[in-house]
Amino acid sequence: MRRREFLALAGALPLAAAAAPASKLAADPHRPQYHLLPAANWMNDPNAPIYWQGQYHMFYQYNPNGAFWGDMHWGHAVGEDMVHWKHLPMALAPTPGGPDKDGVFSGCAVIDHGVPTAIYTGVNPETQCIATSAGDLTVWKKFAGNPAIPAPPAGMQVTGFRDPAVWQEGDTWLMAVGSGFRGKGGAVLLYESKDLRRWNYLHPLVTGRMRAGASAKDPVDSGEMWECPDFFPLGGKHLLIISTERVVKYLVGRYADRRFQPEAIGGIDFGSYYAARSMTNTGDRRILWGWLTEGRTAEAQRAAGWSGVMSLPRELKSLGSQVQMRPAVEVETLRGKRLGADAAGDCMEMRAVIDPADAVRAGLRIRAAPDGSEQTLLYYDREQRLISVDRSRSSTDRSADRGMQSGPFLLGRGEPLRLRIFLDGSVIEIFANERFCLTARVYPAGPRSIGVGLHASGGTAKMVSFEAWEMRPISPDRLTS
Ligand code: DQQ
Repeated sequence: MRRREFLALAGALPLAAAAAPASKLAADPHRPQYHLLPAANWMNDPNAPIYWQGQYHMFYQYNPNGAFWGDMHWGHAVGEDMVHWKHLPMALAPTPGGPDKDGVFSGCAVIDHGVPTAIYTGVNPETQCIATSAGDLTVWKKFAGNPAIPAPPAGMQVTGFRDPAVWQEGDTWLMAVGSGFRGKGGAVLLYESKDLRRWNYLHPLVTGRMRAGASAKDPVDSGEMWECPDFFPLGGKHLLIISTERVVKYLVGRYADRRFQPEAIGGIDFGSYYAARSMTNTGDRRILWGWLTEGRTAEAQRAAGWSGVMSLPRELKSLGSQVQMRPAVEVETLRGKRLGADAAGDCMEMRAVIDPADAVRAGLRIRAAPDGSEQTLLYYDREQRLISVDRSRSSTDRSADRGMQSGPFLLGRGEPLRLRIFLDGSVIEIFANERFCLTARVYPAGPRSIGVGLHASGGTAKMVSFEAWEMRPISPDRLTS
């Protein structure tokens, strides 16, 4: 959600919505059962995911006032395996009169000489702030010298200045800040520091070039602003992840002399997924998290009393100029009863291997009602070289988003379509051939809209293998407590 949208909404609706009772949320079939989300209200970006003292900590953009964007705080959850989570009290709140008085925006955390240190954007204006925690990351002390970086480099006109990502090289800390230039494109500004408090601006780590002719009032929509940069080595190369134009992209390239030279670009996810950020302190593993955005109106979100879901943990590996993406192996611990060919449900995992044979489109029909009144189609289209999710009949509730979601994908000669699909209430997380992801949100109205079947058109596809499991909920009450 952009500030502009928030202001438009805030004008139209009362700010303090009455909290929905937990019992209502716990009975809401659209609310996931094995994805992390706050007990109620609004969440967006994952912030500062970190492994610390034997536990995984997840923070996230959170509005305690209701299921709408605004008054950003950091919500907090903890767990031992990246799939089971327990809510903790809010970690960071705006300080009246302080540089984050209008919101604690997105950021990261690092361990500095044994001290957990959060680096985040305070607004308004956008500045970079620091907070430290002495113990279990529940209590944070803001740096008295905040903002550590009070403004973008002198004389620089930028489209934004937020969402720091920090890492260490030898005895030097580096910080990448999301930014960009009007009429040119997004950029990441690079800073260095010896003590995480005093920062020197170096230069842009990389500058993007926006699509010719793209223009929008909000620079994030045109690609003139890159949000939530994440930057790290992967394989023998470096990966930069950015969120812009409503999608999350990755750039693979070479990092030398503190400059990044991209060589290839790809998509992290082509659906309802945004503001991705990877976890610190997971050794050789690179685990990525994203915010699963809603596909229904602001009014419907407020009425439901909750909005936004955290993705499953996604493990990244290098495939040269491409990135391999798989659900972290820990997710398999949630598997319950194995289901047969007649598998049906809204809380399950499926693995399907499909040979498109002579079909133009081949895939699955999911969340389908017996009478066909509701269904979601997921398919590979070999002519258009796309994987798409057709939501035009996903819900008889016409206010839900029915837009088609697609991303470029090409099967090699003789290569089958290998799908892993996670259904959880209104969430559909799709992994295809370990190199393509698309997350969709659907809101079927009928309790019997849980069917699964092979889908093909323009020829006959073949199901080579199909496996499915019920998934075990991670709480008895859809994480409402
Ligand atoms: N969300 C945060 C910003 C970030 C945006 C504010 C991305 O820090 O740029 O809630 O979704």
